[in-house]
Amino acid sequence: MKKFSYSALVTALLLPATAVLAQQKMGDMKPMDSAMKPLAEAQATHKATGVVKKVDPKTGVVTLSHEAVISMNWPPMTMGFMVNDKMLLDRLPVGKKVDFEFVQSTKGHVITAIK
Ligand SMILES: [Cu+2]
Repeated sequence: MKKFSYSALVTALLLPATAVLAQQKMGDMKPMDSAMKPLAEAQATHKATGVVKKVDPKTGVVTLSHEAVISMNWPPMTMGFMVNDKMLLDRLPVGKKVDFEFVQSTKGHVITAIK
């Protein structure tokens, strides 16, 4: 009797946990497969350093006076960048020199990270 109730308890405890784990795995895999492949293929990340000249919180466009970007074959220039997340604008006060990363997309040049 003791043995039976022990294994019944173990089964009762383990089964739901296994089912949840299996479900989580399936749920994680699908979006990762479809979301990460095009990102890695289409977007090369470029690194640059520049000084913030202007920020437009409405459009999310930041004007930066950046140094040469060799990976883009760019000389130093002043130009507008977008941000992929408007939260990044908080870290781009006018006058600040920042190291940032951006990608070239169909929308334009989009800042993805600020160091
Ligand atoms: Cu430029």
